[in-house]
Amino acid sequence: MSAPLLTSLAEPRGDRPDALTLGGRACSREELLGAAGAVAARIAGAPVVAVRATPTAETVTAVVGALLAGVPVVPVPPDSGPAERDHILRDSKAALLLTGQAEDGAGQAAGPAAPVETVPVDLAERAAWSGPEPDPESTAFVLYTSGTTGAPKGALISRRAVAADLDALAGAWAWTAEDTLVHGLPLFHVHGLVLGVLGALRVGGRLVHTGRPTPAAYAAAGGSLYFGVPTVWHRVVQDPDAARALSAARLLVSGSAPLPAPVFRDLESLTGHRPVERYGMTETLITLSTRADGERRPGYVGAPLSGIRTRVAAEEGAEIGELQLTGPTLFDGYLNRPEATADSYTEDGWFRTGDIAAIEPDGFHRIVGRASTDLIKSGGYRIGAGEVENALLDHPAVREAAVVGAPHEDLGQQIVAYVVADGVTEAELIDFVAGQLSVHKRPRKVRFLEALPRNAMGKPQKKLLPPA
Ligand code: MLC
Ligand code: AMP
Repeated sequence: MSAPLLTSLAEPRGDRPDALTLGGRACSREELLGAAGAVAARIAGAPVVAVRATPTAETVTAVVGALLAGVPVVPVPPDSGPAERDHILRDSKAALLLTGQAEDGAGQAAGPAAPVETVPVDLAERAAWSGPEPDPESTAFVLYTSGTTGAPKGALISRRAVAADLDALAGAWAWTAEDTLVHGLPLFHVHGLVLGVLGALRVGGRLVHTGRPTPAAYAAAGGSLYFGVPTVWHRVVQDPDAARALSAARLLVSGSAPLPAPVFRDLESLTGHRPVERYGMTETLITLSTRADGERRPGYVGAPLSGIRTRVAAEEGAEIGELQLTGPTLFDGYLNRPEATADSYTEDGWFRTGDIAAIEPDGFHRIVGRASTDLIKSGGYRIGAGEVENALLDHPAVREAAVVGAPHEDLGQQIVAYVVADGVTEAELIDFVAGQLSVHKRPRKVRFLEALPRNAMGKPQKKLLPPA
């Protein structure tokens, strides 16, 4: 059983003035906890709180404050447009939105905006927090994540799941208070927020968040442990000087999408490190990984972390099939969506990842692909084709829309939209989606067609679309 989450957050162990640095601003753990205590005092008793998740010390303070007070956190992507932001606020029923002081938390809603009170986070405030440890089974986060159709669903992540996952990862990666973690990932997903912030706080090590995950910023940060999505590592190996600067690190970790084997090999030749690959999902947190003291093989995401069990639901005689798993890091279902929650489990209670995998005799797992092509991974972001199609159909000039993820060297997949529309340009439609949803959900290309290919039943046939 892992130590409770609060205990690990509320101890200013191994403190130093630059224990945490975000976007160039440094603070000690004691300063963070003082400001977080003030947040906790202000929001204690709220059923849930939203946090505008900019890559800043204010965001970390808001999240830690809510975790101290036992109030579930709903991270809101800072660039989300009114459609996405309103959905998240209404669906989660968050009445409070924590933001940095200088930020405009209100956004510009097209229609009636979700009713929310903006609460500024002030890093200069101090208050000691002495509340009791919240129930480990209570919700730490409601993380909004895309399905193949419809609007994103809120995955309920318990404090127990977070603690169990971070401890399993610390074991696999020999992650200790001696480490300086460096990354520049967004603070509204598992990778950047749960692993990339709470992980460093829980092990008691330093954190340097670079604002954006650029090769130059990674090279300048001088860390021992680096996190990146494959797009970040692809950009690092394109910049050999920056890559060589990472030779002094202890461990380079890749996750959130498949790491191409050539990027693995280029990283090894430029940095001397074979990267650690790990696999996870919003709903399960990180469940598979290679280890600091073990073999790292291109194309493989290693073995189950402590407490996780996996199986592959393969057809008779086949070696690949859907990856299914159980363990203490799994979510507690989708908020307000009992049917979607039930559909994500097998009858005997295993979580259905929707990923197709193979397990080698030595226990190493290989992720082969996804069962549905309507769930796109672009730059490590998970994006539902249906969500982008609905946004496009909201544009008055668009009559039909079909969205796919096309293979892309840098992004893994890039979003391509096929539309039937009159009197609108590619750039206008890209900006329209970027403005309604989050910027990363925008199509990178738009193709105009006379009609979408359909079958006899009238259903669009994405396989028959012309090449991007
Ligand atoms: C471009 N921009 C626009 C725009 N076009 N803004 C408004 N409208 C438009 N039409 C701006 C953006 O705001 C941004 O500004 C800049 O252009 C670049 O944005 P981008 O093109 O989206 O960035 P890109 O270079 O493609 O990003 C690559 C990336 C990013 C790797 C940095 O994809 C990324 O951060 N990925 C991480 C995803 C992640 O963390 N996933 C984890 C999920 S959890 P500015 O000013 O900001 O530069 C998970 C579990 C697990 O999967 O296993 O980990
Ligand atoms: P998300 O919910 O954003 O965390 O996305 C989860 C999905 O990312 C998984 O279902 C996989 O498809 C994909 N994924 C995460 N890590 C890896 C990895 N190391 N290799 C391949 N796919 C991955």
